[in-house]
Amino acid sequence: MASVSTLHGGARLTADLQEKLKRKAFWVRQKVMEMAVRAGSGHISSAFSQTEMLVALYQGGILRCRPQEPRWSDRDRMVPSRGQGGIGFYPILADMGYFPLAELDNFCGEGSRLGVHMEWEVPGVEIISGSLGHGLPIATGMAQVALNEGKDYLVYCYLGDGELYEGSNWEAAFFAGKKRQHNLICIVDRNGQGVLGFTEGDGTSRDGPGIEPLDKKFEAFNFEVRVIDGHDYGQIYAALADVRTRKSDQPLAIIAKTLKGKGLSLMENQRMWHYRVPAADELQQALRELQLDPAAVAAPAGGKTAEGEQGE
Ligand SMILES: Cc1ncc(C[n+]2csc(CCOP(=O)(O)OP(=O)(O)O)c2C)c(N)n1
Ligand SMILES: [Mg+2]
Repeated sequence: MASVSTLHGGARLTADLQEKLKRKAFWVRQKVMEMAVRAGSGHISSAFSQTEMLVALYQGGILRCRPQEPRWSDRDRMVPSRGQGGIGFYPILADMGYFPLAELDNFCGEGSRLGVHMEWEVPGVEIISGSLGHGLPIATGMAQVALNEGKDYLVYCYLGDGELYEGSNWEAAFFAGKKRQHNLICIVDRNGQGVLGFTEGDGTSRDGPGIEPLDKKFEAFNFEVRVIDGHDYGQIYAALADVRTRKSDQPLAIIAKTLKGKGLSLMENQRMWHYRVPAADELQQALRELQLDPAAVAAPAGGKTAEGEQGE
């Protein structure tokens, strides 16, 4: 179990901490692969995209939280809007002590509370997600409650970039900017992809309309914007170090540029990995790169794809 850090913003990245976080991230990716292969399910590529950001927030002592007391009233709220990232949240939450590590082995299994999309019965999870575009409206409500009641907890909202096609995000951004919610931090996983296509792609029918200039869009809603490499701990800490002390009347948007599938060469920034577990030959490579014992994974589902089913 990770020791619960007390840095809580103002966090300093030492060489030792950076090494520890790199090991944690590698372990998270190992766990995600194990869980997905065993279950024949799960959004590996989304989880790999978000790993460093979440490892820094939770295991790097940025979020103020008490895993033994998940509903502690002064906790920072982490609103995971892109619900399919659940498979990547669960190992981190378990490592922090929110629930037993053994539950990871039953991801998507009978009686498991760990499903493809997150539900708030899971300790440490604030909202039910899966239907995109709901997290930010909820987060702005939470941020407003904190302001109204004079509370100092921060509200983080973790969003996908493809998710930003949902208009509800921009209604919420309008509200947050208008209400000067300086306690709200949106983190956008800017991996440049949605389900099948790229956001700034070649214009084929699989690609969505471009969403750039994204920084200017948030600025237009009165957000302060910081654009970083979402896999670089130095940049992550630089962007988050002053979240608790910054003097501002603006909500903060962190646009974290990432690679969907980061950490596994056959998956990085490739189409068709949105919801798919590696088929037999791919699995061999995945096990090698992630240094996993083949015995750690049960028989794979054989490269199952499930677009249009629960995998959406
Ligand atoms: C309201 C709603 N519309 C459509 C979907 C189907 N869907 C699931 S994931 C996804 C793409 C999300 O892209 P992004 O937020 O960038 O996440 P990433 O694929 O990069 O993990 C879509 C359209 C959904 N879950 N909810
Ligand atoms: Mg995306």
